Parts: sequence; structure tokens; C-alpha cells
Amino acid sequence: MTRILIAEDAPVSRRLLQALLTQWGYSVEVAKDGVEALEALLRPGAPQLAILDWEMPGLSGPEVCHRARARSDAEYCYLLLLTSRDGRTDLVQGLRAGADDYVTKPFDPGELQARLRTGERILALQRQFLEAQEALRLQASRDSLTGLYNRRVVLERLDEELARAGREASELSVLILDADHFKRVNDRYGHQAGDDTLHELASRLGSVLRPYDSLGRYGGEELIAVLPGCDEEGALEVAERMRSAVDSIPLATRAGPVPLTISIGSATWSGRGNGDTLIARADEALYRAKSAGRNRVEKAALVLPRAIASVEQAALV
Ligand code: GH3
Ligand code: MG
Ligand code: MG
Ligand code: MG
Repeated sequence: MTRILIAEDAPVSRRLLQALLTQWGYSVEVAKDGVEALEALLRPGAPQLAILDWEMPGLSGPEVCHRARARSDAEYCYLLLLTSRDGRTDLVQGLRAGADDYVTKPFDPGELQARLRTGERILALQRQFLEAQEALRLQASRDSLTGLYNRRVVLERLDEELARAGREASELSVLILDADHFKRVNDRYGHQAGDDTLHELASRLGSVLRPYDSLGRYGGEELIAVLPGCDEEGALEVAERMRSAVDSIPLATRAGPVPLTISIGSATWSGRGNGDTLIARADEALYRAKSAGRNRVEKAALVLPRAIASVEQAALV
């Protein structure tokens, strides 16, 4: 049921409008003056359709329009002014204040109903537009096979979190995950079942993470997790939970259950270096996890503070 706000200070007109609109199937909210009307329009979840009387105590209809429009963060509301004036300049003033349309009093019910339908059509178009925009935004940030963030977005998240960790002197860890012997999965079960495996892998890993962690597809069957506020010990715990979540139960695919293991390299930000160096350290740890037999977690080598590193280097010469 479409919700509509009526703002009208004259009780008789207000009741008449309320009765009509209820009969037409609207769910009606009522304001007795301009101040109440503005409050009702700015409340979260406010009606998106409103009929505003021109002359009201407190704030006039055009003033309500003007102030409601000044709030650009609010959802669009279709505003219809109700006026007994018919001088052209007044109407222009009302439209300039942000009204979408007007009806002159005494109004013809058929005309009012038709103008409200126009308003609803415009609101429906706007909803479609916002939905399409949201769908595009999702498409542009997600990997279509796994539903995870795509590489670009997860790397952006890493940069943002690194900047925040620098500002707030907080911890940050990164995990690089790679499916073990995935070529064999494709060879044995087929490429499509391989795709299913990656899709299931992504959803199982996602359920292990906290809401503010980001998981993305880094490459073919390689994923990356950005863990804000996570120190080395915490990152190793998360990685171990991921490893065991995959190892414990085979993944469901169109070719039946596929057993899979993953290897993980973990790196924790030391307060120095950028996203690339953090990923390179996690990658190096992943390489060691693979060489040590796969289905395991390895952490990156300790980064020595610059002063100690140069002392050690000096000792080597
Ligand atoms: P390792 O344990 O050393 O990682 O062995 P691996 O076989 O997994 O080797 P590698 O990581 O080098 O190879 C990854 C394979 O994953 C190669 C490629 O055919 C497959 N792959 C990459 N992306 C996809 C995908 O989107 N779908 C499917 N089905 N397979 C993919
Ligand atoms: Mg009035
Ligand atoms: Mg692999
Ligand atoms: Mg790989």
C-alpha cells in the first residue's frame, strides 16, 4: 500500500482528503501544520508521496518543500502543493521551492487522483533506477563465479585498511590462499565441477570470517583475505579455521562431493611497507606451505626493523 502524507491545517479539508485517499487505497499519515509536515518528511522511512497545503501555520507548503529538498541524503519524495491561489507567479514560486506539481482548491477529485498516479509512476521509475544502479555497483565489485570481491576491489580494501591501520596504529593481516592440486580437480571432475568447487570454497570460507574482513578472488584459484585489527596470532587462528573448514568436509558440486585442501600464507603488517610488500610476504609464506606438503598454514618471515637490519647487513660485510 502506498503511503502518503497529508499536511493541511483546516480540519474539514483534512478529513475530506483523508477519507478520499483512504478510499483510493492509500495508507494516510496526517500533519496539522508545516512544522509537523517537515518532521514527518525527514523522519527515516517517511512516506514518499505528500500533499501539502500552501497556507499553513508554522511553515508554508513551499517552505516545507524547500527545506525537505535541502536534505539531499533523504529518499526522493514526490511533493504536491494544494493551493487556492492561481496567480502564475505564486505557482512558479511553489515549483521553484521544490514542489513537483500542484492542484488548485477546490480540487476536482478525478484530477487529484490522476496527478497522484503521475507521482507514483515517477517514484516507481526512480526505484527502478536505484535498483539498476545498485545491481551495477555489485556487478562491478564482485567476481561472478565466486561472488567474492574481485581483485581490484579487494586490493582497494587492503589499501584503505592499511591507511587506517597507519592512522590508528592498529593491526592488520593478510592471508593468501591457494587450492591444492587444483589441476587434478579439473582433470578428474571436469572444469565445470571445478567451477562449482571454487564457488563452494568461497562460501565456506566466507562463513569463517568476521563481518569486517574482506575476502576476494586474487587470481584463478587463489584468494586473498584482508583482516583488519588482526595480529599475527589472530591471523594464524583464522587461517587454521579456514584450512580445517575446507579439509573437513568435501565440497558439493554437480559431479558429486569433491575433497579439497588449501594452503595459506599469512603476513601481518609491521608498520612499514605497502600492500604489495605485505602480499609478497604472504606469497612467500604460501610458497613454503606448498613445499612443506600443502594443506597447511605458514606465516611470513619476521620483518626486522630497519636499524637492526642494517646493523646485521653491516656485520655481514
Ligand atoms: P598447487 O597445489 O601447487 O597449487 O597445484 P595446482 O594444480 O593448484 O596448481 P596451480 O595453482 O598453479 O594451478 C591452478 C589451476 O587452477 C590451473 C587452472 O586450470 C585452474 N583454475 C584457475 N581458475 C579456474 C577457474 O575459474 N575454474 C576452474 N575450473 N579452474 C580454474
Ligand atoms: Mg491552509
Ligand atoms: Mg593451486
Ligand atoms: Mg594457483
